Amino acid sequence: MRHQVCIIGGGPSGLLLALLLHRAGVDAVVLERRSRDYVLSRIRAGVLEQGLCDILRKAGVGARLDAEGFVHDGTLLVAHGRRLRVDFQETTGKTVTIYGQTEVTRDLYAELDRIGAKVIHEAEEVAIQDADTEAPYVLFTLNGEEKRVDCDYVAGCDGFHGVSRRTIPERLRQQFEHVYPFGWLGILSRTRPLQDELVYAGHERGFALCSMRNARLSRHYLQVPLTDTVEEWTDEAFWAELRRRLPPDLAEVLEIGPSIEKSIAPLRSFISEPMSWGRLFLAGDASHIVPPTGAKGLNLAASDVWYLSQALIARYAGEESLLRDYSAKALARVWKASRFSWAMTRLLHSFPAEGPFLARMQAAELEHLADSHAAQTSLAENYVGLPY
Ligand code: FAS
Ligand code: PHB
Repeated sequence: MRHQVCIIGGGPSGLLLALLLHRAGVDAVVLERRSRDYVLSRIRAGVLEQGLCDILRKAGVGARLDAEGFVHDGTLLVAHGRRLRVDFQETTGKTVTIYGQTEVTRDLYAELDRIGAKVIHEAEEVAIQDADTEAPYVLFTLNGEEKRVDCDYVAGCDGFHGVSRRTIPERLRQQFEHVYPFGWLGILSRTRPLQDELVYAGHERGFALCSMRNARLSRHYLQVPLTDTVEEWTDEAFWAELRRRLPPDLAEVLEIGPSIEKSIAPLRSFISEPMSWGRLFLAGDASHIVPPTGAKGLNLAASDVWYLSQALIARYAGEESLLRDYSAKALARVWKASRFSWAMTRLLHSFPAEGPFLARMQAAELEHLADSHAAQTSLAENYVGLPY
């Protein structure tokens, strides 16, 4: 089979890219390793920047987002005896929207189906060939049968564990990584969210985050040692620990209930440069990972996909410079969001191995945040999303 663009990966990056390209008349196929049910069973991000919301509306999949998403004007930080609400609207004039990544993915799949776009599930053994030539192609197997896609360009949207990044020769890749000495234990429960907005809590016992998906679906997280396993954490243990890490007035109004999903995710900062090689272009987690403290992972995938979609559309209209500049342009925003995610993680998590000095630095930074409108504006600008 032949398509103008072959997209590896049917997560938010690959699906959004496919839709934006189809909308512009560029023919793309998506090769996804897993079943659709499996992809839709993953519980991931929850906070959408305004930029991502705008792209989803442009792509014609913003209706449910606008009907069901929760628009948030700010967020609450509680740590080191301080309680500070950062007002996004007042400082930046922007907001964020709470709408689960699972729902974004569901909306994208539904629209791609509606327009008859080709999404191939359970595509195994994907191998990208001749990416550094003018005639790349992709091999894969489907139900045990070998298949081949001839294309003009390959988009690697297959996440951190995918094949695309590794297709770029190691000698040409520079990788930057910082692994955090803890993970996030996440729980999904049919309980009322703690507050109308998200609560980021720093505590000497560890970080906690109280988020949500809707008025009767909460998403909470606890910082846990990397040695912990989900099996060790009963629901009762989770709720008791979350209560310990919240201020008493919030702990007493926390509604608890049975978990419907529970998982532990390790935290890392990771960036692989460059994001392109020949006719292969990486987008999203295939090229970079951020700790979720800044709610940037999905939102960075969105800006990559926007830049790449516009570059490919321009290319088919005869303008090649955007494709040439893609990697540098995407990385510029990736590094700034990675810095913010790292800084938020350093500010709010406990690092016992680093002794009391860091804890004092964290307390001093929160004091400065509380005292400085400029500091709050800077945090808000990063949280709502830096300009594309
Ligand atoms: P994805 O990993 O979502 O999608 C890649 C797709 O490629 C997958 O469907 C995979 O099956 C497929 N694939 C992989 N290898 C393949 C191959 N060889 N061939 C074909 N297909 C292949 N971000 C936030 O902002 N907030 C959060 O709270 C948050 N929580 C997270 C929790 C976890 C456990 C994880 C892993 C990530 C979390 N993230 C969070 C980040 C997450 O939302 C990502 O940024 C987002 O999924 C990026 O989307 P994609 O780039 O499409 O990558
Ligand atoms: C979530 O709701 O899953 C969420 C929200 C904010 C974050 C991370 C995760 O920073």
